[in-house]
Amino acid sequence: MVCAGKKRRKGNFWALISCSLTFATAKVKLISTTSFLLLLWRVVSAGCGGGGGDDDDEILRSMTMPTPPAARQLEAFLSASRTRSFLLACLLAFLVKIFFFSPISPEPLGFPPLGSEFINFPSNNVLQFVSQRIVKVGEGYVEGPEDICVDKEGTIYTATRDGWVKKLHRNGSWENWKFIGGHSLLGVATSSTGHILLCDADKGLLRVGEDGVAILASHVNGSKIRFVDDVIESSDGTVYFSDASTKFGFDVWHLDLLEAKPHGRLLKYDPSTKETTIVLDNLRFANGVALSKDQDFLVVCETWKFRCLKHWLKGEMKGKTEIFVDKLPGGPDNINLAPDGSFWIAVLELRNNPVLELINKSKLAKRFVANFPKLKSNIIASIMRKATVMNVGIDGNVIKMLDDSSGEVMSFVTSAMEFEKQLYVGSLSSNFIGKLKLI
Ligand SMILES: [Ca+2]
Repeated sequence: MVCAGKKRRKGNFWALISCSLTFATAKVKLISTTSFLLLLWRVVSAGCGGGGGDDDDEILRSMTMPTPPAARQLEAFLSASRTRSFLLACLLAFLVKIFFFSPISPEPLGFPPLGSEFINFPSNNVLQFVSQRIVKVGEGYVEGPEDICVDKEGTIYTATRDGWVKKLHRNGSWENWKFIGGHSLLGVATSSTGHILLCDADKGLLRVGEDGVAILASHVNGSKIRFVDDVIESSDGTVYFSDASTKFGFDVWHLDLLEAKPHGRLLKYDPSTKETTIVLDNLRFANGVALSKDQDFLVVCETWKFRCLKHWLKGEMKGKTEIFVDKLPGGPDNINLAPDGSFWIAVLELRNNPVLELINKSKLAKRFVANFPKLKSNIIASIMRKATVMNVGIDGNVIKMLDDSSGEVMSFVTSAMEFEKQLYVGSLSSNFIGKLKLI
């Protein structure tokens, strides 16, 4: 009887495994985790003597004259068995969810060592009020201004989380200029046509003007562009823009960080043919895009690689790509050309984060985190605790770095744009634009 019970439990155990794999293979995502757990619990309980106690009574009755202590021991054993079975079911369900229902297929992402040149730039907190050089512009009026640009008249533009493209006029007044909708408006750039080029991560590359809003590019090679991030127009009208990830959209950008695979691309829109083509692919989160002053090369930031690439557009190196700057103190976001030909790069705080570095080394940890929204939000919060912008020369050498080491005034800074000796700093976590007097 005992052997038969063992065989039955063993058989049900493999049936349980088979059941789990069947669920996983079929991708039955409509079954909630809770109902799945209950299902497994019932299967295991039935197989191991649980499920209401009828089998327990039968086993007890089949025993010949059990002594009261032996019966108590058997009850204790069965109770412990049910507990173990339940825990086993939970573990299996958990593993199935982690490995087969995970939103990511990760690979380890080793952070490159910090470049020696950055060690010579200790924290200065210039972006804090203590410097008496930074002021908040448009506080409460601009929610999450990710990027900033300025036109020939000196009017400043930004796009905000409430779906507006907003203008800051020279007289200091703000204007809700054009309503686009959604919350995924990112990079902005001026166009020689008088329009503003706008990255709507979800909808695509847009052209915004007094004559309305037009979608310039939403597909490339027949597939949807999933995550339009930053844009720049060259003097011949060609528009270069980044597609941060072909797999994850703006709302789940952190999954691209956890997956750490090269889903990003640099794209090109030709206004004469209205065609969009791929310039570079296999980038680990293609982010900021900027042209050099002579427009002989462009720079595209590869956030998860802590580097920016230089792609040559003219000369002997035309069509070739090389590293512009790497081993950065964080992940580069947007990049903008400064009047003197150097570049301003906003840097996301990804280093000095032991938890993030530990997670990045383990596929299992990544899958685990990706399944728990609370853990994901903790990672995002950890990226928002500091602000860093850096000025890099045309040769890739660092000229200056400005920061807010504790996020007292600004954090999660995504762009820095210089205009008339002032640095305008945008952030996805601020409700203002930081304006810093450069000296
Ligand atoms: Ca960006």
